[in-house]
Amino acid sequence: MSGHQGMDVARSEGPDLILLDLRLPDMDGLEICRILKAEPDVERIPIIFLTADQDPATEEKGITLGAVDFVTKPFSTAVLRARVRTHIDLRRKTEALERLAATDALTGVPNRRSFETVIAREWRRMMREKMPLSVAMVDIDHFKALNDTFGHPFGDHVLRVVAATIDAHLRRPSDYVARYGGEEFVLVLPSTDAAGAASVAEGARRAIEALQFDGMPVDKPLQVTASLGCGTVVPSVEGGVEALVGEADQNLYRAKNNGRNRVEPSSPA
Ligand code: GH3
Ligand code: MG
Repeated sequence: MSGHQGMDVARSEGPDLILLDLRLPDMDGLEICRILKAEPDVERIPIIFLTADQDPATEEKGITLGAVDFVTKPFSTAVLRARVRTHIDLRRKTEALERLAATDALTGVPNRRSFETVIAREWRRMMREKMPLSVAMVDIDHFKALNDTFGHPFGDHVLRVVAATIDAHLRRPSDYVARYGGEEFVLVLPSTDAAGAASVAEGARRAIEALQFDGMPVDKPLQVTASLGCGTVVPSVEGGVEALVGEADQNLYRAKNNGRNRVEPSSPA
């Protein structure tokens, strides 16, 4: 396989690991490594160099470029197999840890840290595409009273159900929900204008309002509601994520003041 063919396969197949010869008919292996490590879709695939070259400087260069290992020819198949297995295993564990670090332990939806990454990425993407980016802040109403009346474990249960309800309500693949803090969630809605965001938010509000919590020590059905505030902007270099989240926060505040269990849309700029 030539270097160019190999890179195409890496991009289209997304293999678990790449064995890369230092010398290929058309290209230098180090150059291929440098190119692949600069591409977000393939940079995480571990690369092991195979080489007849015993030069420590070459090895150093390869490792610096992001290769995980260097195997010198001639090599034993058993040793190569073992190293491949080790690096695939390491990669799986790293990915599992990364998933864990981005997930809120209580509700299972993405956490605040993940939100910061996603909103920064969508900001850049919408700036390139000159499309509106919307966010909606969701805050459960009178949650403190609910905790105080029915206990913290029940409060936790409500948080899990509300998170799953919002998540199930999202339709587009790029729509996203994260737990922003205590009883607050945030929606990220790329390529969505103010009217679209208000409609998604209204749907989420209704879905939360319609929830039924059974088996609780209450004499009447318990209703959980939430207030939502939206923010929308066509991202530019001047503006920032903080202002967008700030707008949603202010609108959430208005939703609380205007009676709760309601959506306050983003006002057109
Ligand atoms: P408002 O309608 O104005 O939003 O009133 P609220 O009571 O919902 O808001 P407030 O900010 O006064 O209280 C939020 C409560 O959420 C206080 C805190 O104890 C509770 N809380 C935060 N994180 C968790 C959690 O992980 N589990 C549980 N059970 N409660 C939490
Ligand atoms: Mg609240």
